[in-house]
Amino acid sequence: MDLVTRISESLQRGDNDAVSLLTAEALDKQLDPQVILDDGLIAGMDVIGERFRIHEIFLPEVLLAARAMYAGLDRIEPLLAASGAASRGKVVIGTIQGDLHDIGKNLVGIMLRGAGFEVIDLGNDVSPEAFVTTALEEEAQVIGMSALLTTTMSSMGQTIERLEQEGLRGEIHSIVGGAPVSEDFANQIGAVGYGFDGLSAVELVKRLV
Ligand code: B1M
Repeated sequence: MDLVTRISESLQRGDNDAVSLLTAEALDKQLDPQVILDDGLIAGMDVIGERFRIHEIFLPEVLLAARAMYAGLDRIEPLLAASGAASRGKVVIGTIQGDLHDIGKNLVGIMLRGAGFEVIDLGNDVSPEAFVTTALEEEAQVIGMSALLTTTMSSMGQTIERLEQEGLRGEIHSIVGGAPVSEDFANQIGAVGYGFDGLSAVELVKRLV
């Protein structure tokens, strides 16, 4: 079995030590960090998501898989984030109110930092008010919102409404992403852009700033 598949399978077993060691080994062997991320870590997490959906596994297993994901991410983060470029602009990011999923949002933050942007990460469960107030105080050009739950994704629209009320929609661009979010949804709520993954979020922010 190749290394990347072993990373995916170790993540699915929630074996964080194995994920950490195998990721280090893959990097030593000069495997592309993006391939380790997409075909190892994210692919493993997709399997976990599907097994959780069909009630084959339960929250404790998902939590262990998330811990293993971070063990791998810790290894590749320095490579994904390597840039050295001067700040190209400021982005406030966070997972929206009611939503505690933060792995995808953190990845997007790592990629943005790697592309030379200053990132202010508000964490998870971020209210529309906190997004807008922080962006104003920090003079950020972009607010990036992440959502993983269909039940709370409407909070993204509320952030954009708040920007509108404050007369800031032309000044601060809002971008959205996350598994249940689509281009259509982004258009519906009036977001300036939609990012499918970390790379597309970076391309989007580069175009906007
Ligand atoms: Co939960 N969870 N979870 N979960 N969880 C999902 C999202 C779910 C789809 C699982 C399923 O049923 N198949 C489901 C949501 C269903 C729905 O809304 N329709 C679900 C549920 C139901 C829940 C709970 C409600 C379960 C419960 O309590 N009964 C609960 C909710 C808690 C809460 O938030 N209030 C819950 C809890 C958890 C854990 C805490 C156990 C854990 C999160 C740990 C953590 O984040 N620290 C967890 C996990 C790990 C998942 C799955 C398995 C994996 C999510 C993940 O990290 N993926 C997930 C199933 C799945 O998505 N397949 C699931 C890897 C990550 C790299 O991908 O986050 O999609 P993702 O990010 C991608 C892109 O989406 C994009 O770029 C990233 C990199 O490619 N992207 C952006 C993300 N944000 C972006 C922003 C951008 C641009 C791109 O611009 C700003």
